[in-house]
Formats: sequence, structure tokens, C-alpha cells
Amino acid sequence: MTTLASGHKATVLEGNEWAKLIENFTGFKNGLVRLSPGGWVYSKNYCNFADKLYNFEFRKSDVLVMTWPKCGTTWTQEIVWTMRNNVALDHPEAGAAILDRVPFMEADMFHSEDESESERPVSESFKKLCPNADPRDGVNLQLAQSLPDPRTLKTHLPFSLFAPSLLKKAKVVYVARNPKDAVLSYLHHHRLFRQLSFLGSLETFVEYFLEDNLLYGPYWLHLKEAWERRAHPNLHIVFYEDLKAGIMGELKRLDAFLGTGLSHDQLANVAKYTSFGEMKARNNLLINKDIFKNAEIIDQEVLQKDGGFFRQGKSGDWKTKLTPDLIEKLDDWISEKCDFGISFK
Ligand code: PPS
Repeated sequence: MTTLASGHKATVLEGNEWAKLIENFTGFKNGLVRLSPGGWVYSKNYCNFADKLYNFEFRKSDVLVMTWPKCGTTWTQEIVWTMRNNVALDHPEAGAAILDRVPFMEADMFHSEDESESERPVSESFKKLCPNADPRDGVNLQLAQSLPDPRTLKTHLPFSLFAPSLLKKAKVVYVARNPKDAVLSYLHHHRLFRQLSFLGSLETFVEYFLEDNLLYGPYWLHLKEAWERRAHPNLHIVFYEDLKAGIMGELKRLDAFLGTGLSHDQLANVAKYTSFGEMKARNNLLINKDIFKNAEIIDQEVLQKDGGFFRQGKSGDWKTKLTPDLIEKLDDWISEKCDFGISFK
């Protein structure tokens, strides 16, 4: 057991629990840990970065986009970055991978501790901004540390894994999504990426979700930690469903929060540039787009059948994909666990 700077204790999953998990999630080769309190579930290598993430030095001009997985992070990252850097749509680096411009703070945990340098491709941004850095000390983390102002950053970690001063120092844009759509999008993600390789059924995946046992742990607690802070002037909560239903209204609210002072036409530019269709066509998520053609990284059958990272980009997919039994189970979970005032569309 390891005690982290946040006060959490991290325990490696072992025995029967691990044996059962690895049968369903055959890609989890690097092991998992569960944190207490909270029950957060992360890749084992998280423990090597946890304290640096907790003590990360946020700056006043930072905007951190925080969500549980599959709630609309990438969309919001691109919206926020574009509003702050590329409103005329002529920024020379706009075509570069999103994750290079908006580092995914804890992503280094997905690499194994003993990975060689040749197994770890690093981006040109990393080479430029961190010339003497060792990738094993965290490509994403060091990129996040070295990026010049104004930084836009991404995390799926909850508030409790950052120092309590986070909101005093930086702005946070928190994105929530209806759990029924989030779980379906996460299932697709687990089938698409071979590093996760979920082989089980929809029912089994939903069970893992309901029991807080998926990678990244309890969605309800993640939401609750944000919801409890919702009155803080440095926190802005946005719902994926509201972005879908009325992007211009949401961009205006974001504009006021970020203090970007954009005109109607500029906001309309941002809306178009970050629309599902345009982001899917650019597909500039990762360092190398060709990764999506690599059968060792992406399940090509799932890609052909169900789509890639930009799968549907809709709200309400659950209405056609979830059985009445699963809808009932998720509704019960929402009533029981999300009883702190949040409601989903
Ligand atoms: S991740 O992997 O956790 O960072 O994923 P995340 O970006 O949070 O969520 C992915 C889902 O968001 C959809 N998406 C979008 N929807 C609307 N508009 C835009 N521009 C957009 N970009 C990404 C993406 O398709 C995933 O949802 P699903 O339901 O799977 O389509």
C-alpha cells in the first residue's frame, strides 16, 4: 500500500478481483490500483505521478478542463483553446494534435514503468519545450509544466486528487454528461483501444460502472465533488447535452467565465470550427493520426463497425442502445448516488 500526498492510500488490485478483471479487460497489462477513500481506480503507474499531479503548480491564467471520461472533454478542450488562442482560425499550431496543445495531465500513467525510450514516441512540442527531459518522468506532465501562458489543460482526475488551492489559483471548466450516454461511449472506448480491450457484454460493462469498478472509478463521486464547488467563481459547470442543444448560448456563458470578450461572429466561428463534423474531419487528437490505422493499437473491426474516437457525438444514444432492464438499473443508480442536486437531460 502507498500513501499519496493527497492523503489517499493506493492498493494494487490482486487475487480473485484482478483475475476476474483481466479476463474481461484483457488489455490491462500494467495493473490497476484503487484509492481509498473514494474508490478511484487508476493504472498502477499513477502512483509514480500522483504526488506531482497533486502538487502541480497551477498559474492564474490556467484553465483546466475536468471531466470523468467520455463526457465531452475533447470537444471542450478544443472550444476553450480556440476561444483563447485561435478565434480568427489562423493560429499556426491549431492543426497540431489537441493533446499537444492541451496536455492530458495524468496520461503518463498509461505507460508502463519500464518502457524503453524507443517504445515511447514523443511529440515535436515535447522535444521543443522539454529538451532535456526524460520521457519516463512524464511526457504529458512535463509538457503541461513547460507550456507557456495561457495554458489550457485536461484531466479526468477529480478535485480531491489536486491540492485544495486549485480553484484559488486557476479556472476549471467541468463537463458533465448523462451517465447513460457516458457509459455507452466508455464501452465503445474500451472496445476500440487495445490497451483496454474489453471483451465482455454491455450488461457486464454496465455492472462494472454501477459498482464503481471501471478505470477512473465512481462517476457519481466525481460529479459530486464538482457540484459541491459549483458556487465558486473559478468553476464553470457545463453539460454535454446543453452544448449539443444550444452551442451559442453555452459559448456566451463560457466567454463570460473565461473573460475572452468575443463577438457574436467570433463565437459562431468557434462553434463551427469545434463542431462534431469539423473535429472528426480534422481528427487531430493524437500525435500521429495514423495510430488509428494501427491494428495493434486500435481494434480495426470495432472501428469499421461502430466508429472511431469521434463515434456519434449525440445525446440520447442510450434510448436505442440500452435495454429496459439496464435503464432501470441506471435510473436507480442515479436516484441513489446522484442525490446531491444534479439532474440529467
Ligand atoms: S475522452 O476519451 O474521455 O477524453 O473522451 P471525451 O472527449 O471526454 O468524450 C468523447 C465523446 O465526445 C464526443 N465528441 C463530440 N461530441 C460533439 N461534438 C464534438 N465536437 C465532439 N468531439 C467529441 C465523442 O464522439 C464521444 O462521444 P460518443 O457518444 O462516443 O460519440
